[in-house]
Amino acid sequence: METLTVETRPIAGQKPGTSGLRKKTTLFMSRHYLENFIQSTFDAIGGVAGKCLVLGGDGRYFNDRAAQVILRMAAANGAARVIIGQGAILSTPAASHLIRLNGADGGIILSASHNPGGRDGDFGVKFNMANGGPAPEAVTAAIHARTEEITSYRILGAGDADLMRIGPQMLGKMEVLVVDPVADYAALMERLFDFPKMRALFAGGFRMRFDAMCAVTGPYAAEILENRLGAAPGTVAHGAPLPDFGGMHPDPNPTWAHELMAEMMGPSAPDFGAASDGDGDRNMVVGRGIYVSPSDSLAVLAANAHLAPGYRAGLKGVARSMPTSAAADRVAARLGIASYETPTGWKFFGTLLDAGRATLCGEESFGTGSDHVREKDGLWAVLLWLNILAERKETVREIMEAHWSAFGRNYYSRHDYEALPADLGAAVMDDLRARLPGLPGQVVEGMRVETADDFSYVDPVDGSASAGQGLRVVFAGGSRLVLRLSGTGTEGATLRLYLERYVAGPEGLDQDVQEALAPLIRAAETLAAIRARSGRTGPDVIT
Ligand code: G16
Repeated sequence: METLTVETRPIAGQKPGTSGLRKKTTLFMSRHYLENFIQSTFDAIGGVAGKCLVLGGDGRYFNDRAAQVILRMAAANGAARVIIGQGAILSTPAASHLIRLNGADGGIILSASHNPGGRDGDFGVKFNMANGGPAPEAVTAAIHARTEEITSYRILGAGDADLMRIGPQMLGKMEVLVVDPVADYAALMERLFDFPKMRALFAGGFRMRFDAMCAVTGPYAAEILENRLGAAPGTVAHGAPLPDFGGMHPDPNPTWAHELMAEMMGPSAPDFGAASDGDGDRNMVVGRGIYVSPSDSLAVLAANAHLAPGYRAGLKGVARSMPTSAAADRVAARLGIASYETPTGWKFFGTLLDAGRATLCGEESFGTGSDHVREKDGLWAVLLWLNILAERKETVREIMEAHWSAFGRNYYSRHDYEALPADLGAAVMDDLRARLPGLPGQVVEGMRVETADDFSYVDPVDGSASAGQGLRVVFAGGSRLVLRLSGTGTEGATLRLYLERYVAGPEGLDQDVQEALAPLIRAAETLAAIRARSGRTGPDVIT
């Protein structure tokens, strides 16, 4: 088999965002686009000669073709071995686990996460490091720089590898090891959680609905929940991964997982509901008649993690992204452990996890995880909830209400304005940023501004600095609003407005969330005028 060196030219815009390079599928399929980015990635990490990589994706349209191209490029670049999920399928947390388990040098995950798939949808490529976590900013910047100067890429002149046949095969001089995408991940979950106790819960009639949204988690959830834990057949809905996710938008939030929400709020709701996203790293948790916000979920998991075998020794610390509510900080303070506030993006948790400073991490964007891998992990969060439910023998509502009366309640919501004209999104941010220095002391909608800044972060482990991570306006009493531009959208600009208000209790703990936040919603419009300037009547998505 011949190694071909193909001449190419830089393609503009290959700049990884919050989580890898995400673009329209058709752009990724265009001439040299994928190849340029993969060769740039290989070059930026010092080449892959002699290295071992993990490869897989969420099964969206172009996943299988892209995987074959990457295999041929890895072989041509001298990689020793690629471990790949059968059918080129791996959830993001399963890929992270495989990198760590096999001591691989890194991995490539094909996914645009919660973004819709299909030929007219989105595609994405993420590079993960040897610790199993997303490449840090220094590496993604180096990849981007390389895309701007690339002149050629290397690819093997070979046919397709047989990705359905489990076991080793050779592609040129490189070994391709096809593995069951679920087995190692499921074994890890069995080590972390009390499966006999959870089996007993289901045997006692506990009912659950898990919406896999036609994305990658289906096979994982069916194996673990139905086969190993004995949940009733059919517990996993939309369990077959489809290239276009069956037309669904695989984003587990109340807007896009509306089928699950309707069931959980209905008269014959099961005891517990959950959903996950395209690549299986996000989760949404719902009880009968009660939605659990991701920020609250992180706090409840932190307060109860010791009930699961894998966390019985206690937590070292808890980390959350800046826009995530401070509910988890209150738990950390009570437990006497450290809490950390990082910029948005799972990559910022990596150093804290590696250094043993944090055990649990979470984000308002439906991401929760722990030091068992270096990605957020949707099914893991659902299983930790199940383990807690099996131990406490209370309903989700009872657990939430007990949590709020113990810690107070951080009312929280995110309002998304999607696909705005890019210049409008930038102008809204620029104008508010310019006003920040003058805001402290001003009274907006009856609330006095205490501080206002553009969040910047210095990593306490490696000292790397990240500026411009979101505009914060904090009011007396701790209520706050945060505004930032999404780094994962592929169309125009998406503005995210995060709203938070703390109520200590015991009164006022059962208010409607949007009503509790109404003064902040008005203050945001007074300060940033998103509705007035965009002509929109309200946000596209409320979580
Ligand atoms: C990614 C990142 C998360 C981030 C989320 C939203 O999640 O891994 O850390 O919170 O995007 O980012 P943004 O607000 O910039 O759109 P995923 O599940 O899409 O990989």
